[in-house]
Parts: sequence; structure tokens; C-alpha cells
Amino acid sequence: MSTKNPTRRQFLKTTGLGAAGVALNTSLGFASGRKPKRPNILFIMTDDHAAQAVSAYGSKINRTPNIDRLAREGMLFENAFCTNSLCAPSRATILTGKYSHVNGVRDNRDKFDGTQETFPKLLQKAGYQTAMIGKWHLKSMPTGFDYWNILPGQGAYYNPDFNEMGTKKRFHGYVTDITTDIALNWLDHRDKSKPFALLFQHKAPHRDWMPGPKYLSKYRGETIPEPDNLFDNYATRTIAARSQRMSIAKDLYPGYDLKLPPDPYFVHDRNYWNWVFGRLDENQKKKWHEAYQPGNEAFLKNPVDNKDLVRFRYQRFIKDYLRCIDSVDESVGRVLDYLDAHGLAENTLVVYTSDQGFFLGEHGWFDKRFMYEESLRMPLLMRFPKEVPAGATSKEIVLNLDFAPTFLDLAGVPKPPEMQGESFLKILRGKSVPNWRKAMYYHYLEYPNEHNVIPHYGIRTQRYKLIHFYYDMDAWELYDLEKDPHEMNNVFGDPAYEKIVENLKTELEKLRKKYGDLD
Ligand code: SGN
Ligand code: CA
Repeated sequence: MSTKNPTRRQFLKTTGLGAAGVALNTSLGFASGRKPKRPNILFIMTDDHAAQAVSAYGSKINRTPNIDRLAREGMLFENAFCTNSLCAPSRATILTGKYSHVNGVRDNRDKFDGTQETFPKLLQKAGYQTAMIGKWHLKSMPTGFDYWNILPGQGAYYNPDFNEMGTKKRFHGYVTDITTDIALNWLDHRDKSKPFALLFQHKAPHRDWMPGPKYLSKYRGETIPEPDNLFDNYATRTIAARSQRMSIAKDLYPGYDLKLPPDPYFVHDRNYWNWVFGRLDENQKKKWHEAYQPGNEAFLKNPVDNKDLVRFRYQRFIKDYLRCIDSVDESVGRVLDYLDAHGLAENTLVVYTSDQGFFLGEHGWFDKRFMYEESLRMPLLMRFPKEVPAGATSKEIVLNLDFAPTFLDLAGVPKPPEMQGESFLKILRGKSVPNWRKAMYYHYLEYPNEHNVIPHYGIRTQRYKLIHFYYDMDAWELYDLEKDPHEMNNVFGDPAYEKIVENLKTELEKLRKKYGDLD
């Protein structure tokens, strides 16, 4: 053995530290400043950003170059799902790792009990510096954060108010840009001796889809492709699909949603629009009118009806939705650049996700809530160059329920027993996990509600989805996602699927029992 290159054992022997080898490693590391650094967590979440509007997911309607960077440099989850497709419930599940019926936030009307255990609290106890910036939407004030600066309620797109640790302040400008400024400012002034966990949560692209000044005229003169099922007639579905009130054809307000002059007799629309538009200053209003007036005038001069009117309404809605995403994508670019410039990219897990999915005209709808794919699926991209293979994709079923356990696992913090989710860190590291879940459990609870979606629960496997609508009905739907990925054909009751239904019902009951949701 060469003396020039002493083996580890020889080295330990000559320094007289043989048995204390492990301690030596660590203490040497400390002395030379090479203490293994715990990873930072940068959790970027938007509100209602559907995977169909992320180019890394194959969007046919827009490009998101900065969000796509996370897919190129990290992992894209094809089957990331929420357990209850609504804002506050998803957020409460993300924080606690527990289903809605356990964490108490069943719908947007519930107030989050901030005394329960959450992953930010546990990270904070473990020495992380924690912050929550942007949309919070949980009614009670944040707990478990060294710093928080949140939008009250849903927040406003223009000249928004923020609540910084109990002090209200109004900002001038566009919410996505301002939220980003606050986040970058916090990163700049954080305690750099500690790892950080930053929850950076945008309002956009939530209804009423008001674009920032920079993107007001983007897509002008273009026609955004329509989904093939914009004119779904719900032929095989239960009555739940027909009784919703979230259709592009009927339920978008002329002023608030479509940016046409609000109908003076439609009090609700007029009030809503006045509230959001009244926040703009004269200069912002001028820019706004320049962008919308020509189109409004053309439409009012030559009104269309029937299917053409639905098409017009879809174009209005989708363009504003995509313009909001353009600002979000720009924000993601700014934050990734910041990490690069400050040497933080290597040791930071960056997550991009949204609280749930959204219908972008599929089945003729906007909004979410239903267990159908577009609403159930969350975009989920994770980059951690040290451990996550670049350009990887995973088809495993991961849930918002799993986020807390996964972040804790990455930080080396044990998962508390009451957390119902599972860490998918191994999957994130590119390993196969043979005993990973084969089915997920979903339960939507808000009713009665604005969009009239009937409460339902269900099970989704890699191939099938079985849904039970209850409350004032008792109806089932089954979709064979392999043959029918857009869920146009409910095959519940088809004898060919009898055995499958039986098995799915058994599995569904097992999951309801496992998660304690049998009531
Ligand atoms: C608001 C919207 C709804 C939306 C809910 C929940 N109406 O009430 O369209 O479904 O938020 O969204 S609005 O007229 O007030 O814009 S969530 O993402 O916060 O759950
Ligand atoms: Ca939402």
C-alpha cells in the first residue's frame, strides 16, 4: 500500500483516533467549515394553476419557460393529486399531512386550527428559519413561521394589501411582482446561519384572472386552442355534472370575469367588478382600457350567440388566465436566478405546485372541486440537484398529503404519528419503491356552494376512477382512464366492468377505514 496515499485506517491510526472515526469526521468537518448543510426548502405554490397550462406537462395553449427549468433540472410528477380540490382544504392538508376531516378544514368556510402540528413548526423546532409569504387563505393567522407576510383572504391583484406579522400595509403595483419582491427581500435578509424553509405562495392565477400591466396585451389577435370537450353534453354522466354552476357558457360574469362592461342591472357583477377595478390608479386604468376597449367595442358592435358566444367567452377567460401565468412564470425565473446568483441552487429543494388543478374549458367548465382529472391533478415539479436526477419523471401517485412527510424526511426530522401522508423522498431520489400506494382516496365536501358541486368521494388507481356522489343523491361514476383519459364515458353499470367495480369498492372502503373517514 502506498505511503503517499494512506488509507483511511492508516490515517486514523497515526492520528490515534481509530475508534473515534465517526466523531472525527464530523469534528474535522466543523473545524474546516465543512459542516454538512441541511437542505433549504423553497416551496412555490400558485392558486389554481392547472397542469394543462404548464409547457413541461405538454400544454397546447402556452409556454412556461422558467417553470419548465425545474422539469429539465429536476423531477416532474405526472400523477400528483390533491385529496380535496379546493383552496383552504388543500393548504391545510399540505401543512399538516392530514385529510380535511382530520385537520378540520373541510371547505373554504372553515378556520384552520393553528395549534395543530405542521411541517413548518417542526422545521422551525429543528433549527430552520421559516417564512410564509403571499396567499395563505386559512382564516387564522399563520403559526410556525419566524416571518409571515400574507394577503388577507383571497387577496387583490392590483395595489394589494398585505398583513405583515399583524400590521396591514397597502402596496402599489401588481400582486405577483410584489409577492416576489417580498420573498427575495426576505431571502436577502434572512439569518444565513440557518437553513431556510420559505413558503412562497402566489394569488395568481385565481379568478378573476386580472393580468399584470406587462402582459395585458399578450395573445391579442391570437386564437387559443379549445379543448375537444368544450361542448360536453354529459350524456353518460350522473346529474352532478349537469347541476354544477361553473360553465363557460353561463356562469362567467360579463364584467368581473370577461372584462366586458358589467351589465348595470346585474348588481353582483357590478359590485364585484367595482371592488377589484376600483383599486387601480388612473394610470393603471388607462393601460387597462387601452388593452380591453378595442375588443369590447368590436364585440358589442357585432355580438355573437350560441356556440360562437361560448367560444368568445372561452377566449376571454383563457387569455386572462394565461396572462396571469406569464407573470408567475417570470416570478419563478427571478427566484431561480436569485438562487443561482447566491450559490443556493445546489442545496435548495425547489418545489413548484398549485393548491389544486383547474378546468380550462374541459367539459365546458372553469373552476375545480370535481374529482375529474383536470381538477384533481396538481402540477408538481421538484429540483434538488444534489439528489434528484435531472429531467426525470415519475408516474407514481403522490399526494398533497405527502408533502409534509417528504419535507420533514429531507430535513432529517421524524414524521409525527398523526400525519397520514407518506414521504416520497425515495421516489424523488429516482429509486423505485415497490410497495408505494396503488390507489388514492379523495373527498370533496363543500356544499351548498357557489358552483353547486355535489359532495363526493372516490378512489383513483393508475387505471380507474370510481366516484360516489352523495348528500342529496346516491350516484356512482366509473372511468377507465386508459381507454378514456378525458373521462367522457362513465362505464358504471356496464357488465364488462362489474368485477372491477367490486374490487374498487372494496379498496375504497379500506381507504376510508384507514384514514378514518367512514361517517
Ligand atoms: C371564489 C371564487 C370561486 C372559487 C372560490 C374558491 N368566486 O369564491 O369561483 O371557486 O373562490 O376558490 S369569486 O367570484 O369570488 O371570484 S379557491 O381556490 O380559493 O378555493
Ligand atoms: Ca385554489
